[in-house]
Amino acid sequence: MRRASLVLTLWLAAGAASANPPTERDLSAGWRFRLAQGTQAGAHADLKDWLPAHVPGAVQTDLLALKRIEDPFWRDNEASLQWIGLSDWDYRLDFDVDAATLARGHVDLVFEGLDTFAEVSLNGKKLLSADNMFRRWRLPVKDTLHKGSNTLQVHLQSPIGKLLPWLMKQPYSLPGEFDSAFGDEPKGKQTSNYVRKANYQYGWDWGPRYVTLGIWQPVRLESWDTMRLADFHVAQKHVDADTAQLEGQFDLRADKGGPVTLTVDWTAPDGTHGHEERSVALAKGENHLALPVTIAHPQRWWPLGYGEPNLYTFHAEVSADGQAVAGVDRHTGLRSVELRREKDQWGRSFAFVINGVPVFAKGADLIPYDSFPSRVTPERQEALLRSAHDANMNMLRMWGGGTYLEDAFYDAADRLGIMIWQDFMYGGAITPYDEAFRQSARIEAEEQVTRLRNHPSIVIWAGNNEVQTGWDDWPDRQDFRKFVNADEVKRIDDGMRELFGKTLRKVVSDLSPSTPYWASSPSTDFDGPANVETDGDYHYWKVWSGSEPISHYLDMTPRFQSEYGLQSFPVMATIKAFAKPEDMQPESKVMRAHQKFANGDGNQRLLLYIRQEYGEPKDFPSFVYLSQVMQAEGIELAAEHLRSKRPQNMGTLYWQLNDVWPGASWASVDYFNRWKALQYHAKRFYAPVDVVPQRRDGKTTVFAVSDRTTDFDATLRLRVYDMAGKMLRESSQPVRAAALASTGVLTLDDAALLKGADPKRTVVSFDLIEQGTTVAHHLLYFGAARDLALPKPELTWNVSDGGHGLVVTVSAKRLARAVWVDTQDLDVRLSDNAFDLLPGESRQLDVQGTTDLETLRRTVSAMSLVDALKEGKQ
Ligand code: BMA
Repeated sequence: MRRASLVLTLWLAAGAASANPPTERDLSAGWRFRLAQGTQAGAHADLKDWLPAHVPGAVQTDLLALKRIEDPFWRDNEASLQWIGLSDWDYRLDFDVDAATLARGHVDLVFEGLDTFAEVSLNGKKLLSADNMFRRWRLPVKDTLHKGSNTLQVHLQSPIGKLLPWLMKQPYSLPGEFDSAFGDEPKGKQTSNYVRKANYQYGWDWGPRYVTLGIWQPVRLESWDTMRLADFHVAQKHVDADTAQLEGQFDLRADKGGPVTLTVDWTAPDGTHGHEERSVALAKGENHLALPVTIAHPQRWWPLGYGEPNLYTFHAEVSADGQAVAGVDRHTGLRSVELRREKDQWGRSFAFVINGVPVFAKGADLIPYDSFPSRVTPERQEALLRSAHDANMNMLRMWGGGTYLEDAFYDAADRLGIMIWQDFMYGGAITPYDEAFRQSARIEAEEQVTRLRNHPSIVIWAGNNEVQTGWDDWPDRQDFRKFVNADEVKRIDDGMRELFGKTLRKVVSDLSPSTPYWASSPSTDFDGPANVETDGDYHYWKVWSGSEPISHYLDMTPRFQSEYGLQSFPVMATIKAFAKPEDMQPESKVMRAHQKFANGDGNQRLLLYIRQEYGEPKDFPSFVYLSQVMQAEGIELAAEHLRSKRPQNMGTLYWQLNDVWPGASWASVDYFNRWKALQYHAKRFYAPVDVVPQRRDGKTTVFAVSDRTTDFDATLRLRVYDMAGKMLRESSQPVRAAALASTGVLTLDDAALLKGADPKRTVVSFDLIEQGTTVAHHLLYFGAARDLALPKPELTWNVSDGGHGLVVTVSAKRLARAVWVDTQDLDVRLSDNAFDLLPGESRQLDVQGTTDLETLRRTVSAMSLVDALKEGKQ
């Protein structure tokens, strides 16, 4: 949440004799911390003395840096580190202030973020009781500071320690998400509902329980004299191909009135520029001033696959008496966003229309990058977004149980053309209805929307994740409704309707009116029940959570599927980062500790799905590999089905892109940004053009799916192979692939495809060929992998210098299913992986990253499905 702070310069009010430029002094260095008196001090007496602290940071990461605790992610260390979040902590900074600072008109102490219950005092005077992790705090401190040494103290109270005694006395506890696995909160007594703090830190079904405390965002002193430019925003009133009608909106705080000139200078990506200015009379107090800007034929911002993610630079300035007194730069993209909801034969549409083009959303859900937010660097944020971009994802949904990310994340999304579906940070817990909670939520939303509204990547704000559907449908909430009296249930219900239906909606419509608001994911925006196939967005969990077979994905065609997922383990190199050799089995204590679904039972769910489709894993590494193959092929089936159903369906976001720690989860990219098989599949199944052979009940329909904005002509080539080597047949037919559409090309039954060949030994290859180039390729099998007679493929591989970099070439003599090229823990990525090879086929894989030919040659290996299964089981 580190914000790009405004570059403040001075304003010399007419009549004022002199003024100095505003200054910002970073107060992040020099902090110390200690265990607060009275909490756990007996067991941790060594932490009673002051120790060096990182700001921004958290107590847990500081204790790790000081080697006072073991790595929180190693083995099952999580259980023994819960005491940290149950303790209170003190932070202290001694800093000098000079006379010049004290002579300023204003000196503000700014905390960008405090985690979470924080008592702030300066020189012994209490200034603030903070209670919301997502808010920014600005405190006027001129009168509290003195010349020379000053002492700033922050006392952080354990959020559980503070709230639990209170909660235990209440007549009921609001239903939350995951109960503590460590007994620090009794079952059904979750305090996280009652505090604005990242929900996932209390433990989730993909991550550990680490309730952090700390000064998790930067701290600074801002000194200024008579005027402060609090914000500048480029509002997009209307944008189309011909014109962009914009408004530069200045938010100024002034001590006294007087004339000023506002200017906006803009530069387009091609270097074109323009200038607007306006003279205004400032009033004392708050000033919201607008300067209209019109740009002809704007170079618009486009999501990935539709054009360039063009960004303009806007320089805003305030001047008085011809002298610049405040200025700021903003980079933003010009685009229109419409959430199109029109009645049609399937119900009501749910489609993002960007610059007038209906865009099929392809992507995944994003969870926090780390259990400890302050150790996420801008580089890590960008690297993960690049992984999404390289897999042809044009949208990520930032799920509501985490934190709002810092500007660097959204800057990178802007540059890469990745649309962000932005949830407000509510992860599924039922919210309290009291006015104080709602006011805190409103201010938080105003601050976050103001901070983020210049990012063209944000195309929707959504009130929460699964709060409405949970309240309506989940069994624990049903029980709760019976237990609590009807009036109270109504008050809770009204409170949520007020918060998500009105309060947050109003914040978005007031501060970012060109961005759509959506009450909850999934929902129909309070227009009837949530999570229905005919209207709104949809979360589908009968596969995985409900243990239904993967093929049931084909039964569902909602309007926009914003969640569905299958788990897997990360690659062995990542598992080795948290486990010892003796932990390497699905039911070991450590492997269960890193499997959060159903408190470790998720490993049996993985085995269920692996066995259904493939058979019995030979050993632990095979189990890991098979979990990834199962996940990749399962999600591919669903994603391609949804793409083939365009325009009835207009989006697939699978759960989930990334991980907070190394462990089993629904992620396609692991904690170390290593790609699982699914991410490689996504790169293919989210490609702009796809060929989708869909086999149901012995009949196969082939679709040509195209996100291109113009039609194109191609040839659909069909080749039938005996898995052991021979091509049995080939035929071709012309195809016109319609723009922004899924075109059904042909339907054939098994008999017509096989023409007597053995379905267990036959595979069909479909290729979409445009002017001699294959633009899409897909294989089709006649049954589950475990029922096929897969041959031993005799895989070979070698490493060579391809001139442009290293190349791994893999070849198969006979059909090879789910080839995985493993590079262990080398810091490299392959251009492709997790693919099938036809008999006699070779594939060349470019190697990105740092290694050398010899090292790679020694390290690389390849395997396929038959290598992972127990003999006689396939
Ligand atoms: C979803 C999410 C998450 C959860 C995931 C996997 O519905 O919204 O809360 O982690 O399912 O169970």
